[in-house]
Amino acid sequence: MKIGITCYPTYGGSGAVATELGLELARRGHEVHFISYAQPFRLDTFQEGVFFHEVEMDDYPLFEHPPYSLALAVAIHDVASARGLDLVHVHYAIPHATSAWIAREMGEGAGPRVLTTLHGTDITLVGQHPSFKSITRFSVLRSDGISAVSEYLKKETEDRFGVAPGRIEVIPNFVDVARYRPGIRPELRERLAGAGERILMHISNFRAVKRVPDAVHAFARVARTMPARLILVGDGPERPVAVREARRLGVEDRVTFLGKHAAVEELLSSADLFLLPSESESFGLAALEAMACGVPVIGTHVGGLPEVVAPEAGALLPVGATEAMGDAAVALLSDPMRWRKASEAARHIAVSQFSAERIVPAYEAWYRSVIEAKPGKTP
Ligand code: GMT
Repeated sequence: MKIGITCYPTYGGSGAVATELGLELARRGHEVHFISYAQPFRLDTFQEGVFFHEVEMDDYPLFEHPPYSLALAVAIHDVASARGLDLVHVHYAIPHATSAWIAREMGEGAGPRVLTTLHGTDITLVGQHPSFKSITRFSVLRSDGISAVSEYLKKETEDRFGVAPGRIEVIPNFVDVARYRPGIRPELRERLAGAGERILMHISNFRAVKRVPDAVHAFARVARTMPARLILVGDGPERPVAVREARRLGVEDRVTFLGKHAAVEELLSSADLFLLPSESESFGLAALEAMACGVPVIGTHVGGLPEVVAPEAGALLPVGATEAMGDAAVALLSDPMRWRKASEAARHIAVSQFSAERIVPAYEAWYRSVIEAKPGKTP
């Protein structure tokens, strides 16, 4: 198949999944065209069958806010007609589903099929804002295929947007379990932490929804009990708040801010525990990547996280329950047998339920079913 993929190219789960999917599809013989305003952050090496098309934007002085959605629609339309795309798969509805819908309409019957994967805040937060809600609902419903990354997100979308049952396919996120695996670079541990220190890790884009200061709180509880280090990977608006919190709790010398990293598997496989204290999480890709590396997860019982982090692979606690998260972390880290079982369970879940080998064929089957359905007919 000839497949167009549009996603946010910056650090974030939806862009990561979209890029990994495109790379996997190309490995399986498909021709994949990424269309976005910048090269996706995980698309960093040449791979046969993969093309990147940068969306051209004119910065005419009249535009205080350049109309990216329109430029993207034109780019999708142009790539689709020049390369004969069978379909365009957009990740994160806003504004991608709308741009793809315009592109399909521009094709006047010959445009590509549009498939939209919903990732989370495109439905639960940004998609609920009055300035976006009606257009998001409209374009999602006009997609030829709709998928959601968890049962939770499917249900939220049906409830909030009145989508008929049966229209949304659930295709969970996946992980390359050969790349994300335990013990990738054992020597990295001693560079990241002092001798005997347990490594707790958090990776995110440091938005408020991730509650990074809660990771610092939970860590401070652990640090009172055993030698430990918190490694924070990523960057974003909440970073200064996390820095202040670490200082206030007297653990600033035990917290390392590593900044943004595109390849996180080596870091993850050096960790003992992954912290994800989010307020909302439709899936929790970072947790899955940690689990694939054999790292148990302590997180919050929200959204789609319970579909990923089973009790045997860590613990999920109420939002804001940082002392309880700290206690759960101490219980795991101070009992080697219990930690080992949780680590093995985490890896087992990643391999048996969320490997690329399992999930990518589900995307291919979805593509085929949408292509085989009559044009204009909603599946
Ligand atoms: O929806 C977002 O906040 C953005 C998005 C992203 O690009 O990181 O995150 C969502 O999509 C990820 C990939 O499917 C999921 O793993 C995250 O749980 C989800 N974030 C939220 O629901 C807050």
